[in-house]
Amino acid sequence: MQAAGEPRFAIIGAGMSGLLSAIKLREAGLDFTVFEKAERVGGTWRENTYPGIACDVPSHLYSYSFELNPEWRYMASPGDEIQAYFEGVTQRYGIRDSIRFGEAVVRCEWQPESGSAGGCWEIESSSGFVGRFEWVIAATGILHHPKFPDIEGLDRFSGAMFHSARWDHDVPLDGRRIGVIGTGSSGVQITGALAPRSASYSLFQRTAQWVVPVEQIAYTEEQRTSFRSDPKALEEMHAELSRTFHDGFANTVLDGESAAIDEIEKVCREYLETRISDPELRERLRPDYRAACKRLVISHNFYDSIQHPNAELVTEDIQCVEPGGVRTRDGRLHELDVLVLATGFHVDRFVRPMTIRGDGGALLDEVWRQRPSAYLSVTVPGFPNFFMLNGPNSPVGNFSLIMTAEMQFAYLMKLFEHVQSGNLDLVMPTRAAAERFEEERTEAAKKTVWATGCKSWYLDDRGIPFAWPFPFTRFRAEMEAPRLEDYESPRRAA
Ligand code: N01
Repeated sequence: MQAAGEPRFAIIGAGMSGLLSAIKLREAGLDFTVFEKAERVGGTWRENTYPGIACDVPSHLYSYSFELNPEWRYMASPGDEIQAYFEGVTQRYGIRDSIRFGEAVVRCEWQPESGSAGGCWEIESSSGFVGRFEWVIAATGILHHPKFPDIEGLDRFSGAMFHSARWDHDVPLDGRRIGVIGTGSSGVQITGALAPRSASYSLFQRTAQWVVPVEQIAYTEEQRTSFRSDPKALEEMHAELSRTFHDGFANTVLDGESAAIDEIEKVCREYLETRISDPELRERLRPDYRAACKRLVISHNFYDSIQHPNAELVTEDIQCVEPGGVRTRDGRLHELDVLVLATGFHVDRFVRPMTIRGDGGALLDEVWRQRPSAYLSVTVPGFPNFFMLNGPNSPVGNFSLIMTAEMQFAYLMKLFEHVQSGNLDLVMPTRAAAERFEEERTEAAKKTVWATGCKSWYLDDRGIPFAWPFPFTRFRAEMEAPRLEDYESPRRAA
């Protein structure tokens, strides 16, 4: 039973970040409700079920730091194993009963002078539920809204057609003529799984990728037993992977000229030269921009699969889609039974399409009319006690998303404690602080490898990378010690 005046948290989304928030709030003995629009937890791992899906960062890093998992079967686990991990965690921490499944939040409206914190959020869900919460945690994901290509005739295709993140498992694949548009991480993983199963497989590539060869390693039962019996060793492995990733790769991308990127290019080039036997195909697979400018593609089987006798890499531009298949500009019709659109996501949506109305009635959609931004990627001026995990300007491609969410959540809790102890009235960054951060971030982003001349989902409407462009050490320092002077607070000012 909730005590009068006890702060209430609304968590939006039961994916990786939302579940993390629920677990941590439960541990802290705080009151919360999770709103999840689907019927299951898991977020991106629930929605992406395409053949070949796997995590391309090591599973022992892609785990909550407080819930390391000795049972991972692979170094880079398949999607269903990761989904099972999140289902298991939900069960173990007893949070399922606090999740309102099948309820999308449609409206969050700040009501000043109500609730126990000088104001609260009125939240409405798709079921008609209306409730009041002092705090909102938007854990709504980034790679969430599928992007469909603008190709003439797409709607006239007579076979089965779907986006990679909306896989139709009723459609038979074996022995069929399959076409896939897109060679990002999704298209590459799908190719590895499907090219050998199809009657013919056409991969439509607009831009060649840097492919980093990382062998898929299966852990033996003996290894898993040793992980089980030695939790300390598991912790050390997690820490070691984190150091390698955050002090190594994460810094590499901050400087477009870095010698470490030359090294990555060397490894990828050697792989291309030695793995692709046909010189003409090799040239078509050779990228002409800096490695890591687009998100690196990690694969142990892409080059083998694209050389499968059934497979063809199509690099002619697509002219249109017709009922029978895809026609390329050279006039050729690539006849298909199944067409998969592995064409990525709208990465600028974040909490949208919810209606979010902050202090004074400002609409977040209006505030973000040009592009989304957030102070330190977690809070927005004018939107009190409203937090985002993995929100705008988060380190989406350079740090571990789980560790990022854990650190952002810990930051949120520190600010919450400042409110509880009376140092702040509520949590709302000043406009000056948000603008200063955004200016500095933009300047740093222009020097990163993401800005060295390729087209990618890291770029905003101006062609400037939108992600966190500073080292991990700075992120950690910012998250560990909130600067209270960057937050509005009449009480503090008094
Ligand atoms: O999407 P993408 P994704 N005609 O945007 C092409 C994460 N992820 O789903 O490069 C022709 O990367 C487009 O071509 P181009 C990971 O962070 C992780 O593959 O723009 N082609 C590109 O090739 C990843 O980065 C895992 O020229 C068109 C592709 O579609 C992110 O998700 C697994 C086109 C889109 O690539 C997104 O990856 C999978 C058109 N009209 C994904 N429009 C893990 O393993 C678009 N394209 C954890």
